[in-house]
Amino acid sequence: MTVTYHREQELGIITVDNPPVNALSHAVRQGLNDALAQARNDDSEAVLLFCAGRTFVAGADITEFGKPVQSPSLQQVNERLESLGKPVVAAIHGTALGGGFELALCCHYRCASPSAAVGLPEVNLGLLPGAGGTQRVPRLIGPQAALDMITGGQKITATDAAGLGLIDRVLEGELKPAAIAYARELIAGGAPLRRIRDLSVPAPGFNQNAFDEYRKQLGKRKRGQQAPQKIVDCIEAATRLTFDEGLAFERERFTECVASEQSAALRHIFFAERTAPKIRGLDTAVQPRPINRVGIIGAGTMGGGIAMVFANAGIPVTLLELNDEGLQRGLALIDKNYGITIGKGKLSEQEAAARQARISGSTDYHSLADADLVIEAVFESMDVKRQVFSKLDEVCKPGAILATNTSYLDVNEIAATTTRPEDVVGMHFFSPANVMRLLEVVRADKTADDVLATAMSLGKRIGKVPVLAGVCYGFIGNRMLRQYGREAQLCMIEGAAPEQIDRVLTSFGMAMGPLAVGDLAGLDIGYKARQALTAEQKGDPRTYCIADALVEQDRLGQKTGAGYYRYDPQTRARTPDPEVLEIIQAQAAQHGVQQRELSDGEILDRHLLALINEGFRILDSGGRDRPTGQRY
Ligand code: T1G
Repeated sequence: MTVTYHREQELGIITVDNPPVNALSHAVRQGLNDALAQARNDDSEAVLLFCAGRTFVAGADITEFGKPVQSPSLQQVNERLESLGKPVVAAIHGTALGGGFELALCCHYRCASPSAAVGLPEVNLGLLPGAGGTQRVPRLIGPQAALDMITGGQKITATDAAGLGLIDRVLEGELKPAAIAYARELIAGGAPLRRIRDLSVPAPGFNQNAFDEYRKQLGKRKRGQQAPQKIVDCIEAATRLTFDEGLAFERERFTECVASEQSAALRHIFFAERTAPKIRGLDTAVQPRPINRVGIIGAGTMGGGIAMVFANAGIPVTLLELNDEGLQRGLALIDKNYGITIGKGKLSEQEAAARQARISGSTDYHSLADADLVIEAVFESMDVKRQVFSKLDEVCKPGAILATNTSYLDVNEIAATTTRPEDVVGMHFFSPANVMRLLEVVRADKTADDVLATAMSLGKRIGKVPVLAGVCYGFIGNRMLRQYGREAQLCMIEGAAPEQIDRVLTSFGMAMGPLAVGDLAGLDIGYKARQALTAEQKGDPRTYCIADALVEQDRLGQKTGAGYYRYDPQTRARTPDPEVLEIIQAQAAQHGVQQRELSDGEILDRHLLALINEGFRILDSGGRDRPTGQRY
């Protein structure tokens, strides 16, 4: 039974039990409907809504979207809940999200454990709250706070939610008895049937201009996204329509979102990110190795970022550098990064200090003797990696996992340096490691299954999206990006200006265009890497001659104030540079390319298809067997 109803003296108790997150499937909605009918007809004086398992309802069942809605809809359940003739109290633990929080908003009172959180994250799925959230929340907290909460889609702690008035009581101790006591307190006090729908939106001074200004700012922050703008429309509607008109307005906009390509793509990504860490064909009995202490070798940008990732997840880290000067530089960079996060208000000084305290520095390999996992993030040279791994083989305890953060090098070759290749795996983070969510777990020929299982489960534990890759040049991300960058070069030499290419891709939704990214990273990085390659390895000269020409004119990108663009020395604002067009034209002439005008559509198709085609080549090569990154 996904929903049960029983009496405890004068109280009716509804319990939802639909693991893993009590999603509002049809069975749950039907069960709630039936339980409410029972509560309506019995002599209970109040009703409590609990959830079993690890969390209160975490939302509508996303797997049901795109299919015909089966009655009762969540709106119907919410209407029966809110119109019940006796108080209903939601008792929240875990995360009450989306439709789960909308369900709680239709209860007359809400209480929660201190560790609970609430939120309306639909915007992350290209949706908006479709069961009254955009109409009820502004009635409780006003339009500005509602706009921030719903277009941001972030979780709000129970304490903060209570401060806003979204929750009535935060209850210490075990939730169930405390919630029962709270319900009895309400009964004793003759608490009224408080229905949010009866409130009006407190909107002092938040007028049409305020909404228009919010739309403008949102358009910059969430460029091209439809759902955020529709959320603004719904909250604005709440300030001028009746509640039922507002519900209808919200329903219409919600239906448009569900049908949109953006939402279909985001819902696919939601499940893809949860499928990727599951290794197809791996015996489910394989247990990950315990990871309680981690060593990181290399205190540079990557090593420092990776150290922060583990410290942030509560795992003690030993950060090893060759010498004290390098170590101190690395620790100072970590300190600076935490300072930036504190400055943005995303972390308290206290929490930052606790995390930094988990990172200890060392210049002695023997300090890694008790590490359960060591990740090297040293210079991208096979000779250097070989030296590091043979040293690790010497000092690390049996069973320690030895991981390489290499971006391109052959993990099999690195593993062969050790007497324990079964303990060697690739764990490729993306810069900045403490921010980027992708983690490529590279399975070498001899990597043991439990090492893989450990890397995948640890990836989730540290807040990454682990994707399994095979050993090949560039694994997955960089290999696809290489083809994407190649297409930018070809479009340029054929006649498209850098600013046209970047505009097309950013209008599509990329955070930055490929050429602006090149300027950010530094054009000299690719230039140096190409110097180590033969002409055959470099491939078609049209795909790198412009970049080489820029570097040879000391135009390395942002760091020299000029690359594909010119950069303001103070603001680093970029502007198109006619000199670059001359360089491009000269290279086109030199390589016999007849320039022409390229349409935006051609540019977009060529870049996206380059990514898609390389993705399929990776699948064909056995690097993965599912677009989600699963490997054979
Ligand atoms: N529907 C279906 N399955 C879900 C689900 C959902 N809403 N949420 C999680 N799962 C599955 C997930 O695929 C995984 O499955 C398992 O549960 C554990 O998830 C009407 C329209 C709650 C914070 O957006 O944010 O309500 O891989 O690995 O890390 O207005 O799940 O085990 O087979 O993420 O502990 C709004 C989405 C929906 C919340 C838990 N709600 N979920 O994180 O576990 S739209 C959301 C989460 C909506 C209303 C609108 C997280 C979590 P499997 P997990 P976790």
